[in-house]
Amino acid sequence: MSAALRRHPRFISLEGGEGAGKTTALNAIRAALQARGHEVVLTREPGGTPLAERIRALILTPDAEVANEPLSAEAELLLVFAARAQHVRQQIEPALARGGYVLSDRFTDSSYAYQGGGRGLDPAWIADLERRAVGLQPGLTLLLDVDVAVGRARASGRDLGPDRIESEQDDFFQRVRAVFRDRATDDPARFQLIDASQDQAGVAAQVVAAVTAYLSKEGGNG
Ligand code: T5A
Repeated sequence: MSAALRRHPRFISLEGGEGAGKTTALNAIRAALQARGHEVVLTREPGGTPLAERIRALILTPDAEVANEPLSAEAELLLVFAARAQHVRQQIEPALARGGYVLSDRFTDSSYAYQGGGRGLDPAWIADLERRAVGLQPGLTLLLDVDVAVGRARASGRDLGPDRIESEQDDFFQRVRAVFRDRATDDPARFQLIDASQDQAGVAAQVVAAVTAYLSKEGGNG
């Protein structure tokens, strides 16, 4: 059975490595969309529904805190897609059907970057899961790109201890960044690359400009 992948114009994702600054950017985009009178559903991955948030906890809780049993790369991939399948059906598709915008903090590009680039799993397997279990892509993806060391320093400045993925080494995050950048280069119709090395106001201004340009192009919504 072949499965189709559909791009939805009111579905927007934010991607990037650790500490890229997605939180501020998401709030700026939400405000810009709401100022135009749009319903905006702000959500995140892994997670976004009660069940998917329980799967998120399995993915991000350090191994030693769960069962002292390392989560395999393959199980990690299937868990992120289990959470995503649930998220798409319970949260994203209904919101789009109501006519709202969906703004997601990460989506399938993170699986290509982290499980494909970081863990070394076959991107063809990820593409197959994307088609069969998800079937949906954002119309716009903003990639917040920043040097790995800068992003990790920002993320480690918070009070929380590192989660299971944040505990990986720099080379893992270099591979993650490389995959994100390659995907943006290969798909310029969907991706906008944002220089996330700037301060928070500078990043927010870039993302709002990118979304405004996208809305104008999509048919006068801007
Ligand atoms: N994952 C996810 C997978 O492996 N596969 C998948 O398919 C999916 C969907 C999610 C983890 O799951 C992985 C990727 C992740 O490792 P998470 O906690 O949601 O876990 O992790 P992140 O999304 O990376 O969240 P972070 O909080 O680390 O990054 P953000 O959201 O980009 O950063 P933010 O906005 O919280 O900022 C971090 C800190 O930096 C400061 C902020 O004040 C904050 O303290 N900051 C800046 N400082 C200076 N200049 C700027 N421009 C700044 N922007 C933010």
